[in-house]
Amino acid sequence: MTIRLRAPRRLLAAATASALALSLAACGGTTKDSASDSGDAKAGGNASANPNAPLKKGLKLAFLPKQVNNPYETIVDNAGIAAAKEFGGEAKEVGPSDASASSQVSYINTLVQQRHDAILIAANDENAVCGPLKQARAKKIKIVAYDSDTNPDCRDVFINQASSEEIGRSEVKLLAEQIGSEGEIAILSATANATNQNTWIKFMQDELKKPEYSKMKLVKVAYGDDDDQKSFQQTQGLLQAYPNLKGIISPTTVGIAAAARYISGSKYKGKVALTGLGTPDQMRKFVKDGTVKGFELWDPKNLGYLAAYAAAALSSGQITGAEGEKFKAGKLGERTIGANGEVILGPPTVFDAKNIDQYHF
Ligand code: RAM
Repeated sequence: MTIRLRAPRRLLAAATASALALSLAACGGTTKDSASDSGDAKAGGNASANPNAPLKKGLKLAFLPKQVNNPYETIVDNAGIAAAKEFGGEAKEVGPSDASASSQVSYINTLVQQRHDAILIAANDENAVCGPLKQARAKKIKIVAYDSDTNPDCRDVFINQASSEEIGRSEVKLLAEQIGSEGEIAILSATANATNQNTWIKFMQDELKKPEYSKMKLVKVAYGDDDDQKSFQQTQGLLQAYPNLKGIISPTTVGIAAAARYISGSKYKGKVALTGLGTPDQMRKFVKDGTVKGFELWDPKNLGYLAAYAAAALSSGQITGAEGEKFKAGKLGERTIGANGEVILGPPTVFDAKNIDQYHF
């Protein structure tokens, strides 16, 4: 049974990823396997999980973010590094200064040579990092994708900040509320290859097909590459190219902050709505000056914390990444691995003028 369950899970994972555009529903729910897997701690293919194994001491973890100069990734990784201390391990952050597709490959190779127990990666491109990650796994290094997934065959688990479907659909709802569900809209994304943004955008496009949004028209998806200056310029370009634009969704903390800065100093302030995913600390002044009415995010600290505990549980043999396995994530409590090796942190929070002062990250 152990081996029979493993193969379908992997196949399902690959099929689900590639069929996302055609069948968005496949991503949202559980599979038949979830019932039969739950409670079966041995449903892990070659390895078998021992949920009672103690966390090993002295584990060496490495966080490899999309890019090191992204304030969001810094919060996530610092929280993961602190979590590692909590369970007697050590962690560090290394990574590129740009979020381009192949920028993480040389870092993976170095971390493998350094014999880390686990590599935690926010993938800039689901395919570019896949081969090197498979080589790492062949050397018994555990791979935890967080924030932005790679191909399910190239990692053990994916720690998702929230349901991808919920993020994508809620972004459209938020903007619709702000523009009376009417007018031209654009998306200012991160890089064109980013797995997380691309998944969210597909759900946004699907949400926009609903009758209640029939008067909203997505005119352009622009890419600021999670580069502040480029995102600023792309915002300017969008507003010039589409004079009737009523709103922008920027599902990236770098993009939304740059877009807000541009809009707040322009004639578009108060006329063009902006929402997306941002950190309260970066967005506070734009909420206070009226540029932004509402946006959302999860707590990035909890994402890094959960990812670190998942890496420790994998490296200690408590879990193998199979659906239904459970592990204890410190102060976040027990977590269960879902379909496709995905663990979801929790629902996002919407921030607005009323609540933003309660959040500090
Ligand atoms: C940016 C990155 C990251 C994303 C957040 C919301 O910091 O693109 O991957 O999760 O925004």
